Formats: sequence, structure tokens, C-alpha cells
Amino acid sequence: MDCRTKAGCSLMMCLAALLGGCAAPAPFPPVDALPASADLPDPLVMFDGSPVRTRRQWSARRAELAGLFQHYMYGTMPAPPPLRADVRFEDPSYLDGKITLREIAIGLTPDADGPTMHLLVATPNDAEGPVPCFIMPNFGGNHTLVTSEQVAIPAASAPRPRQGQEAESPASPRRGNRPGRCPIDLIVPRGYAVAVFNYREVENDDPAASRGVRTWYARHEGDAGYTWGAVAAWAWGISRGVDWLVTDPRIDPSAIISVGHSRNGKAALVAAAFDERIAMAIPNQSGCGGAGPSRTGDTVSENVEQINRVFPHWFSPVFHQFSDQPERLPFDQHCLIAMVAPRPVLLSCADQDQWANPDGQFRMLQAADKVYRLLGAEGLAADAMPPLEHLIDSPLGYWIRPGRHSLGSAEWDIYIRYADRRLAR
Ligand code: GTR
Repeated sequence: MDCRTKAGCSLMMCLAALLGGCAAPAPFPPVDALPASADLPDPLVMFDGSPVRTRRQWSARRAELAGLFQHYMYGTMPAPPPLRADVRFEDPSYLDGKITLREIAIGLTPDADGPTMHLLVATPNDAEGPVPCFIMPNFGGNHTLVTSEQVAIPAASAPRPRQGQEAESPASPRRGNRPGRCPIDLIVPRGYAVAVFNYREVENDDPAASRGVRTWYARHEGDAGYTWGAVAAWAWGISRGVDWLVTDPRIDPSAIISVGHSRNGKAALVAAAFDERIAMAIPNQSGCGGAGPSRTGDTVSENVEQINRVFPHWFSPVFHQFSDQPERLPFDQHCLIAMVAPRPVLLSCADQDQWANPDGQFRMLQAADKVYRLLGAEGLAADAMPPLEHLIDSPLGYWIRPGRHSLGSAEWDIYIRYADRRLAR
């Protein structure tokens, strides 16, 4: 990364803001000049080969990894815009008066003409003080999670129709038809706030992106040359939700947990890796590009070539150069997990979802463990993959259940158990 260019400066400002310090500018080599290694790169060895033995050295390594992941995989992203937030409604009567729903429109750009995301925040009315908060991007729109008529249905949120279903029309929205993905009625009475937004409001999920933050910043700050893919944009969107959450007296700013399913699970992990305000990450079945290794070593799970071919807009253009040579990556996904250290990370998997590589995800935890130990945290309290439905609730946590690729109430029960344990509630 080059601090002499506007892109470099902006990236450095972003890194400095996110990481609390400025990394030395590092001109990273072209992909073909990177050494190939079938083994996982050591998270405790700097890019120049020097060892990382102290917390201070780890801070420098973490900043370096942030630069490496942006340069070679997720792309560079803009610094946060100043917070512009507008509380659209507040309804303290939800769920028989147990929950207050608020909807906050958050501007994602410095000027008011850019994309806006709607953060739906549910808080318990019987809380005696600030509560921890799960923040989660959703696929179908906030209105699919609750029946409240007041919740906005932005054009960008229309979910893809399922087989045999008609497409949703703005005139007949299916309010509350998919609450199971994030069962607010079950989570909030257990003493947690929930903040959700539709991921397409931040960046549409389309190779021909025509709206969303990447297009806006390219038009208005084109000289900066941001290379972010959609996964980075969704992760950046989670951080824009956090910008507001940390200002809300009903939320405990030291207990914000990023959660996401599948592609949004990738975003939830990236957000926590880059944004230290996030206290814990729970990526569900995030797989390749998330908590699953790029060096897959099997033919069943998704690999770098497949993900780049099918979803060319998810990552930086540079990442495509690794499609046929992932062994040249100067990191693997254990380094992304390690960037969260010593904050807890729970990887949530399902045994029939081999596409998301549950075994590989466990290996990523094992390889991140040494960073947690260096920082004085427990790391991973398991020597081998646990049996089905046996929660490993150490700071590096793991959960695998029978079944397929999905997220529902059963997962949320585990997430709350894990968060209770890790937040010592
Ligand atoms: C799959 C993709 C995965 C995962 C999933 C999802 O098609 O290969 O990486 O992200 O989509 O988001 O549902």
C-alpha cells in the first residue's frame, strides 16, 4: 500500500482509525512474485520473515495483515463517513410491550445523495441498563423478520422468490414471513438487543453492480481507486451500523456481536477482524472467503476458483489471480480469525454443509490459537473436532449440528449460550 497516493492515504486513515495506529506503508509484490506454500502461513511471522513474539509486535502484524487482506483479497475501502442518522420511528409496544422497536436510517456517504441503510433495532423494555447487541445483515429485508407495519421496505430489499412463489410486490409485502433467521421474539427477552439491516441496501449482490456504496464511492472519490468487493462492502456496512449503536445509551458499546449467515457470515467475520469495537463474531456456515481455508485440500468444499467464477463481484480483482494458485496467498483465513484476537469467535457449522468446509474451519481455529495464547487468552479448548451438538465455548469456539445450510432458532439458542458464557453474564 502506498501512502503517497490518495487511495493509500485513505486506506491508511481507515486502518489507523480501525486499528488504532498507523502501519508502515508496505508495497506488496505482484501475485506471481509471492512464494507458493501448501502449508498455512504462520500468523506469528511478519511478511518479511521476522518473528512476532510480543503483544506490541502482534499489533504491527495485525496492521500488516489488515493491509495484506485488503490488497490481495477483500479490496481497499473508504474511511467511515461522518455519522448521519435519523430515527424514523420508535414503538415500545412490540411483543405485548416487552420490546421497543426503532428504525434508524443511516447515511452511508458524506453527502445525503448516497445510499442509506435502515437499521431495525429491538431492545428489551425490562432492561435495567445497557444490553449486549447482536448486529446482523439479512437477505430478505427487515420487514420479513417482524410483523410491524412501520418497518420500511426499501426497493433494494425485495427477496428473491422461492420456487413456486410469486415475486413480492411493494403493494403486498410479506411482513414477518421469515422470522426464523433472526427470531427477535426469542432473543430479546433473553436480555440482548438485536440490530438488523438488509445487506442489499449497502451493496447489491450482482456482478453488474449499479447501485450501492461501491458505485457511489467510485463516482465521487474515484481517484482513491478503492478495490473493495461486495463482501468488504457488507462488512463495512456492519461497521456503519456499529457507528450508531455505540451512541445509543440502551446498548452496551463493549458487547456488540457481529452475526451473519453464509455470504453475510463472511462479512460478519471481516467486520470483526477490521473493527475492534465489535466484541465477538459469529459467522454461520461462512465457508470459502470467510472462516473456511483458501487452501482447501479437498474436492468437496468450495474453493477460490469456484467462488471467484460464480461471484466475481465478491472480492478484489487481485483475488482472481489466486484462483489457480491459492497457495501463493500470503495468509489464509486463520489469519483473519487471528485479527479478532483476543475477542471471541464462534464458528457455527452443519455436517451436511460440506460446501462450507466444517473441518477446514476447525483447522483455521487450531491455526489461530497461537495468537490468542500470545495475547494471554485461552484460545481453542479442543484438540480435535467435537462431536455433533457439542459446543466448544472457549474464546475460539466451535459448533456443528446435523443438517444443512441454514440458520434458525436452534443456532440462536447456541449463540446466546456462547455469548452468555463469553460475556460472563
Ligand atoms: C453459495 C456460495 C457460498 C455461500 C452461499 C450463501 O452459493 O458458494 O460461498 O456464501 O452461497 O451465501 O448462501
